[in-house]
Amino acid sequence: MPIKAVFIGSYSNVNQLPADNIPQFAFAGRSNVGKSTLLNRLVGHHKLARTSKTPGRTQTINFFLIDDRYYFVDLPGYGFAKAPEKARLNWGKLVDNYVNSVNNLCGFIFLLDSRREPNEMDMMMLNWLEEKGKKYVFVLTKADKISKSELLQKMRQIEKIFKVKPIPFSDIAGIGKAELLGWIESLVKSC
Ligand SMILES: Nc1nc2c(ncn2[C@@H]2O[C@H](COP(=O)(O)OP(=O)(O)OP(=O)(O)O)[C@@H](O)[C@H]2O)c(=O)[nH]1
Ligand SMILES: [Mg+2]
Repeated sequence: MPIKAVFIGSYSNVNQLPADNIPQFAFAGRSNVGKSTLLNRLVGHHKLARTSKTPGRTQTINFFLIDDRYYFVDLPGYGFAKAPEKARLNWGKLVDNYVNSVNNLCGFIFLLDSRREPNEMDMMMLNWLEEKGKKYVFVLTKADKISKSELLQKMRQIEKIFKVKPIPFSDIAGIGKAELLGWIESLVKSC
């Protein structure tokens, strides 16, 4: 059954963010990794967050109210190679300001593409999350694009580097949704 999900707003300035105490879960990761697709799949609404084959689709911080209980926050992706330098700097500032200005950020859903090696920006992002002291979970996206054995190997690699077990996800094969919703539920109660 689809979960109730309502688009609240797109923000390019953290001063405009909703000022309430509703817990927030932020989706972070490289541009085109599948953040908006994952968010849509979790709530069972195909077209809630806009997705695209072209990297750099989501450029603002987008808030969705889920079941009147918590927000999903779709962040702009990082590492978009064609983005001008100014846009890249703005990305860092916007996301850093976001984390510093909200006190009800419950956790980060950190996405990595199953087919790619974590890069320097992923490592920077992880260090930054650690610094901020936020809870996070890793999701390996597009798991349908590699074989089962490659996926297992990838999961072991990620666990070795980041010391936590990732959740494999595929929009096509329909895996990962229940496990990730379980993680969210386990945190929302204590947030
Ligand atoms: N095969 C496959 N394709 C996927 C999956 N998840 C996302 N995609 C595709 O990957 C592309 C990018 O997905 P988005 O959800 O727009 O990615 P994003 O991370 O929100 O991208 P930005 O907003 O640009 O940062 C789209 O063409 C999706 O259809 C998946 O699990 N399997
Ligand atoms: Mg997006």
